[in-house]
Amino acid sequence: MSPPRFFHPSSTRLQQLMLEKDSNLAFSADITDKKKLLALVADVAPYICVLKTHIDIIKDFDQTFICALTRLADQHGFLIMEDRKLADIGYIAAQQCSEGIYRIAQWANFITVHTIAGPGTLEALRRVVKQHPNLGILLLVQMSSKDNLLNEDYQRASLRLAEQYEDIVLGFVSQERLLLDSKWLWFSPGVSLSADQDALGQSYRTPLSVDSDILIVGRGIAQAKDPIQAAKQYRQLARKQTSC
Ligand code: S5P
Repeated sequence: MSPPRFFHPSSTRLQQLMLEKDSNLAFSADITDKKKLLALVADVAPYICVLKTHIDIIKDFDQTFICALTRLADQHGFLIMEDRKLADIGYIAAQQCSEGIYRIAQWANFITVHTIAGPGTLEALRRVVKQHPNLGILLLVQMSSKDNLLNEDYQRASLRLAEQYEDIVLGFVSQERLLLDSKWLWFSPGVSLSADQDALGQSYRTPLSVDSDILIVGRGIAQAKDPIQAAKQYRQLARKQTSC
């Protein structure tokens, strides 16, 4: 079987975009008002290759939001990563991914998944991906939050699961590259130039101290005085240490 990074439409497209836009930056658009979110995304879109969403925090969500977002993605060239952090038994995770009001599988290029429930989650998502071949899975193997419970045994077991499901798992959300094999994509959140923590356990590192393919920045851009300038600066600093 071909390695995930090189055969899946979303990882192939991502690598193309990273080169074309000279960007390793993902913007985490954690904004609850759809108009404000779309306006900010339109501003920073030229500097990012991935937009990360938490679709369930948008208070005025409706289908027009998805249309507007995917239009922006096509216009500006970025992929959409829904940070849903699925963690339930397969039967439910599959429905959370493809049903309900969000129908994530129809528009997301990547979805984040916890491995806590074991292989059943991925078994079910394999069926969803068959129906939605643009969707790829990213496994949470490490977290940026202080005192999180993802210990080394858990991380190793998660990496083994990724190998078993390499037809759908494209990479990881992690604080570091845990495998040398270049077939995986590594995404790292917890990146800020202006803070080293928040009041609720988030911890940050600067872009220059993170070795990853994609650096994920949220409030560092969204809450900057000048988000466009901030996006430009994070893009510049993020691309210095990536191997892609
Ligand atoms: O370990 C993690 C994993 C994720 S996906 N730590 C994180 O902070 N995240 C997400 O990255 C989190 O859900 C949020 O959307 C984003 C970080 O936002 P920031 O404002 O702290 O940069």
